[in-house]
Amino acid sequence: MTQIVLYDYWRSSASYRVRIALRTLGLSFETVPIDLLASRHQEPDYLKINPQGLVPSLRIDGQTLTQSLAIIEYLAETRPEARILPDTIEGRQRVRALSYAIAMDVHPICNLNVVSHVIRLAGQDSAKANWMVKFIGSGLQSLERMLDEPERGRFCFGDTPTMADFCLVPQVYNASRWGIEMSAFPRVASIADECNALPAFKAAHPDVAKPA
Ligand SMILES: N[C@@H](CCC(=O)N[C@@H](CS)C(=O)NCC(=O)O)C(=O)O
Repeated sequence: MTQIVLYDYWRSSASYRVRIALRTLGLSFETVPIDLLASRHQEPDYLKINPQGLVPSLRIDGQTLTQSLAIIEYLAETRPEARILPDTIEGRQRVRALSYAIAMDVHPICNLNVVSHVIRLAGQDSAKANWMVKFIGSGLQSLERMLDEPERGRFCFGDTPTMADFCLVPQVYNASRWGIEMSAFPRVASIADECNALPAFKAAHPDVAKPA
């Protein structure tokens, strides 16, 4: 089998999601670091791999895949044994709803290019922390309400981690970077603690993924 290659930035939430999925599946992979702070993602060679100029991208099964959730769903469909998505259609809808609430409603507005533009418009660096705390905080509040459901077990859906947990943990990591107090979101915090105790999540952590 050809080597799996992840184009990764250690602090990227979207890359972190895919690292968790690969580790959960026990797939070994090579990492190509794409340093966002050095604008490596905008270089012509990388734009050929990911025309959006975003990380992650994944080389697997003879193809190059982009968009973290589409990558995770590809892994779920091609390697169903890990149960990254539930067996029932209702369960899959629920896991997707939780995942999208994070990946589509919170993450994009806190992305590097968006926040850099906010700072330019506001004309002051302090706008960045204000923006992050506001939008990550309100996103976590919505997620906390969404998790008040009987399907919730130790994880977002039942007692094994799914794609929703792969989205939740990087978002909580980001929240802690911005000093957001997690005691306001006890369901989210308890799921993050359960996940972070697992070897696959530990191996995917930014501190481990950070290039030496
Ligand atoms: N929807 C995309 C989002 C990818 C994304 O926004 N990646 C960020 C890092 S977390 C990025 O590459 N940002 C570069 C930039 O904003 O210029 C996915 O899930 O893969």
